[in-house]
Amino acid sequence: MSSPEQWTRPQSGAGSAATAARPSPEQVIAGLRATSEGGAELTQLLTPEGERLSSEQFDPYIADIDAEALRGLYRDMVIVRRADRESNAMQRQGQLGIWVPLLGQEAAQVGSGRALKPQDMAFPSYREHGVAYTRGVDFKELLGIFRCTDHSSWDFRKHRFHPYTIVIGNQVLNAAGYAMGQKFEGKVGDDPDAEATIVYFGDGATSQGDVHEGFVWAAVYDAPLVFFCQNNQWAISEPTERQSRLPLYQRARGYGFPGIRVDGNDVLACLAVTRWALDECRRGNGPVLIEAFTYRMDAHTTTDDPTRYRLSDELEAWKLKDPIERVRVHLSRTGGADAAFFEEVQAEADRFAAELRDYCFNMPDPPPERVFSAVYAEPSPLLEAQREEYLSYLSGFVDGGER
Ligand SMILES: Cc1ncc(C[n+]2csc(CCOP(=O)(O)OP(=O)(O)O)c2C)c(N)n1
Ligand SMILES: [Mg+2]
Repeated sequence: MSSPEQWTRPQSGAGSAATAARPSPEQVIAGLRATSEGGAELTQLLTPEGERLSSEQFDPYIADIDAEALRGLYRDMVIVRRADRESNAMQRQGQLGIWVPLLGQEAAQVGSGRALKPQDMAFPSYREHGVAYTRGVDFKELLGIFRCTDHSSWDFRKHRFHPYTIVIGNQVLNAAGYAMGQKFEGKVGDDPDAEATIVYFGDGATSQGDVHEGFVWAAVYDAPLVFFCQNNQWAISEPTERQSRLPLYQRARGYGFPGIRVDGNDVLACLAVTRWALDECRRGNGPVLIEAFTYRMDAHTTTDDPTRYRLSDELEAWKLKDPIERVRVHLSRTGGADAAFFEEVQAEADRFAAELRDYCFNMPDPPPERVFSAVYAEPSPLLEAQREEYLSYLSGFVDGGER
């Protein structure tokens, strides 16, 4: 693949910069293809066929991942996928207002989530159910968001996992500010308790001003921030080619920090690369951009119909790169797990899904005053007055505003 950088850099002294930088049609096509193919720069440690590739740079970051640990990562991914499928089905049955599927992105989320240390902070967008799981957030708490009864009810200080953000890219600014705070408070350095922050966003979000601003602020303040872009190749119906001529990870260079593209369907590579990036940040060498190259195997949300804008052969091709299947094949081939293990994990995932379903079907509606709670850390007289007014208004109805 020709590097798009060859034609984006103007040649000095050879005519006007604009003319020198103008690409040939072949180069434009190569540049566009580079945004939608893994490319030679893809860091991969486990191939879709389950073959383990060695890497001088990244193997040391997963030296502790023996067969038992790999079985753990497999288990995480199976449970998260099962919970995702159950939630999707519950939306179809009218139990959730909407669901945002993560199908296909399990490795990117479990690999990066498991790379975090307890003291690190994570800022999600709205698809990060797998990361939430690795941070110990009860999957049931995610359901409240999508049943529209609550908004991120977990204790984000305890889990070190912020509320979901629906406004595209906005969490990148929040994370940049948080990471700058970690830097100002001296939480970066050689100390084993040193901290870093990770922020999740999509390929489409990279076109948002907030993401650009987050890149700039984090860069100039050397903030310990890992930008984790899950390039699932679609922003609803817009392909990545509509976001960038360059592979997204290459954008980091313009801001002055490293960018790396990892196989987002490879849990080992995602774990190793994110551990490396977080280490860089904790030591004060951040920020780092990781582009996890993956694929959204389902609709954008349950309100979307992807058959209207993409061909099914694309999905079929990505099924062969399934993040869970390659770990299963690797474990089977190397004797790291037997049939009984896989059955046991499946049974556990089914139990997990059944509990989720039971909880969701019986979830009580929150009382109307719930909307006024957890708005501010301290009581607010204005909010208190609004609350009283609202409750008194509801009490004027025969059923007290229950329906
Ligand atoms: C500021 C803003 N603009 C538009 C939207 C509507 N919107 C919701 S999701 C989405 C696409 C995001 O795509 P991407 O960043 O690739 O993330 P993905 O959904 O693929 O994970 C858009 C445009 C929004 N939520 N916020
Ligand atoms: Mg996307």
